[in-house]
Amino acid sequence: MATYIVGDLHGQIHILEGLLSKVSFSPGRDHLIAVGDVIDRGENTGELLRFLFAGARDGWFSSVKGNHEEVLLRHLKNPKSHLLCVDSEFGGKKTLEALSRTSERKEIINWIESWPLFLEKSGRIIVHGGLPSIQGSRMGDTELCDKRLEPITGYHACLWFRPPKLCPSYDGRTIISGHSIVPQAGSVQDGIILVDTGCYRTGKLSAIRLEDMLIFEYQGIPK
Ligand SMILES: [Mn+2]
Repeated sequence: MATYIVGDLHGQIHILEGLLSKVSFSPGRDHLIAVGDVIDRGENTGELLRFLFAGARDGWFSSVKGNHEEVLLRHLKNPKSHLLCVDSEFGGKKTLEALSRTSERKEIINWIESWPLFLEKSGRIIVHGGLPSIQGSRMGDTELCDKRLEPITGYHACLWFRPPKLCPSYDGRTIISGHSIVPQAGSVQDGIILVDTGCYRTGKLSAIRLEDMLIFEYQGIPK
């Protein structure tokens, strides 16, 4: 049994399939965890969501929320607000269109809503952006994820943090995050590993295997 933590997917189902095939991923044996930002930007978000929704039902897939999922959910609740969702660079229009075409629209939206802000797995913490901290006292703390909101947008800060705001967990556990594109997945500072190699524009998707912390890469062509 192996657990793979995969970087931001942004609709790139064919690149994910390439990676899963490369690591001989077995749905009956292995588990896949996404660091969020599964949706938007790519051409195949709908197909990817249906594939992963089936994977969640079959027990081999889970994900934490990314900032793109948060914006989508807020926009769906109030389509006149959170217009960042339909911004051309943010890329949410494709997700909205894909959702409108799928018969499982409601089930998939409810499922995305259920994704947690962070996951704790094998002594590591998986969060899309980074763990919040209290200035001058407590460093990164999962308990603050739900409480720390961006002052203007009201979005969860832990889904938007980027370096240099990233800090290690106060309890010494390693954090695995996406959101900030790095040329090579791996440790950026003590206790922080970044896995997003920007596959929606670079074609390179990376994953880390929790059991031995080995990094795997697959190079595809983004669509
Ligand atoms: Mn992101």
